Amino acid sequence: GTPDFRDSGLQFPDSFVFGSATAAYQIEGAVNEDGRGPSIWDTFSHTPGAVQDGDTGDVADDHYHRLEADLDLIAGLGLDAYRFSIAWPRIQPTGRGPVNAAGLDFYERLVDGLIERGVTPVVTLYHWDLPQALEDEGGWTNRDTAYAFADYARLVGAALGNRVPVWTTLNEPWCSAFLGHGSGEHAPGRQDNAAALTAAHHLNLAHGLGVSALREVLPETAQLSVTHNLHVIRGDADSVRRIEAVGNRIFTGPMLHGAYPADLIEDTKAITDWAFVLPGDVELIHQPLDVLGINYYNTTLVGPAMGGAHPAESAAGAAPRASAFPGTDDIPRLDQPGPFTEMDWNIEPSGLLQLLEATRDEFPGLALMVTENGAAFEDVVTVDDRGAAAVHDASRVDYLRRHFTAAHRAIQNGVDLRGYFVWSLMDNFEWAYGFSKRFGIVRVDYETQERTLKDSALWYRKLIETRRLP
Ligand code: PNW
Repeated sequence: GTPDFRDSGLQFPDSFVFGSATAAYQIEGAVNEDGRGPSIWDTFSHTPGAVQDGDTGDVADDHYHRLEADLDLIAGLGLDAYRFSIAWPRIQPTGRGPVNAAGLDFYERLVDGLIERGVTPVVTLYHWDLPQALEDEGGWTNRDTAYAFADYARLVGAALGNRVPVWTTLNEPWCSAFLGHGSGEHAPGRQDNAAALTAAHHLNLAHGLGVSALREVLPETAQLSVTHNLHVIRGDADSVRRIEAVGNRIFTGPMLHGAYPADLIEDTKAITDWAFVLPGDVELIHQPLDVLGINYYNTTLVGPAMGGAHPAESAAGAAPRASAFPGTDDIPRLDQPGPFTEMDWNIEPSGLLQLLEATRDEFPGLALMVTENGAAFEDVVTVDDRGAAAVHDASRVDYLRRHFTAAHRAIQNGVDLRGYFVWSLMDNFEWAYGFSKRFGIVRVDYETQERTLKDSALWYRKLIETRRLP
């Protein structure tokens, strides 16, 4: 029957990878140490008004200085794998040139520390911290950035390839392109639809060139992937098609089918003529992958397009406003039934099952991995008579149980789902929301940097130990 997405007692395969994930800028801090150069997120977070409460990643979780303790934390949870990202500006402070040995050393210690503890390292090369020097030359709107990324990928691959079995080129290029250059809510904070579409293409190109560079230096057994936040859009069919085009297929089309969708090019022709796509580009982008990473949080509900009468576009002669989904301002986003997380994202585990099955149907034979799923909630901290702290996050436990149930159902339905990474290992710098939103299964006290396992971490530890949903 239909799962109620609350099941317990479900058994996962022994080979299933239970992991957790973080990203460099969200946890590391130490932004001026060991030769690290500035990234676009340093610039952006220090721009007044860009991030809630003026928060920055200058210190964040101070992970850079607490590596050994955090490795023990990871091992203590029994994680099979740990997904983290490498800060490009630690490896190449200006985005080009030779390796900064002191910066690489941190990731060598991280990788070696994981392996010593029996935890598989899963590396993401780009989780949004572009070296500022490259931004000064146009960033992702400059085609050269894609080639610079490939050089960076080759350097890191050559250094860590003998120890890291799974490699991801980009995390959520949709966010980089469209939150970074469309809505402007992420670094570099631009609001220009044409720039956003240009950036999307250059991110695609960076992925393809990066995969080729990695194949040159990695052992044949290495697994190569990319991670997308694939949007689950429900409602009016034509609105769904249009938003999926600029939200998902703009990336999966060239990367996995070897072509940009014709409807996307048609839908966006008032914004760009796509002249930035040079002959041969889609062949460079279309590289065989071993696994596809999927980040899933919520769903979106849309109504029929409003026929040009949308208020955002109705002012005489006004250009369509810059947007996270360029060219879709005439599509109304509808309210959805709750419940919601602290991000105001709806909790809808059926969306994960739908997404996994649809992705399997569209790309048969491609192994899938949930590289992020999790939720921000306000946690309840208690301290007992003897001073021991506990963090009660029943909502997060319930969220995770429901989404693991959906994942289990996907496997039963024949989806080749290899693993699942909870976002996030610990509370961290939640981008435009700063430290106001807590996604961790481990609580971080930002005064003392003390880490406390939340109830969800204890729950997850039990799941990993038994492979059975508690
Ligand atoms: C992802 N959206 O970000 C990122 O990969 C993480 O670094 C982040 O902390 C996590 O999800 C929680 O936000 C997203 O607007 C940010 O659709 C925004 C969106 C999706 C993902």
